[in-house]
Amino acid sequence: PKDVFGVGTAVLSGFALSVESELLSSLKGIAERSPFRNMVTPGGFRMSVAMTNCGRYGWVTDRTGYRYDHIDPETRQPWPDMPASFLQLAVASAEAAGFPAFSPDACLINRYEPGARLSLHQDRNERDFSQPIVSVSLGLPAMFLFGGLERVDKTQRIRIVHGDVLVWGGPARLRYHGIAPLRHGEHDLVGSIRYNLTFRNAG
Ligand code: MD3
Ligand code: FE
Repeated sequence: PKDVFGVGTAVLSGFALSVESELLSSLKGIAERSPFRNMVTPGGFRMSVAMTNCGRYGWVTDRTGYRYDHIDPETRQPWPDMPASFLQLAVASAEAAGFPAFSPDACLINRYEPGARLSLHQDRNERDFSQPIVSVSLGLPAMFLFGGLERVDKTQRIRIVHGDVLVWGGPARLRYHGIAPLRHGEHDLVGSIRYNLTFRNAG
């Protein structure tokens, strides 16, 4: 894999393509049980990205802060199980990128409609920063912003497309990152949407 962003990062182009239909049908089942919702940040802003989760832990935000929770606050039920197709892809991706011991227990599913964005942030709600993060993109392409360890550091940008898998670990784990506002478009299989599956070890 090419580490176009430097040490600890890998872009696996098209790595998810062979399982795209399994991923999308599993995703549909998850969203039927724990629907997508636009959560509120501690600062009181409603996020433009809609989210749900599967796996033992789910990432949530509300006025009290960010956290991982075993329970979906909307349904008051545990999050749907992580489908085998999700788990297999995440573990194989991490291994291909040089992280043979990845055991994800959380999968955040982000849904972007045109205009939705994720401003520059760090992922620091997890306990074990030695475990990588695996991200799978489906649907419309996105411009990924990748900064440094400080918010003010210069950002690089790359376009990620349907089927791409990105792996972040080691010294890249705490780098700032975000997604530029999604451009309008139509994807043959997914429509006018981008999904991102983000696998983490949270517990
Ligand atoms: C780089 N999601 O949910 S995934 C997020 O496409 C998030 O929905 C974006 O950032 C999305 O927190 C990007 C790629 C990603 C995730 C975590 C990282 C890149 C990362 C942690 C460190 C460095
Ligand atoms: Fe993030």
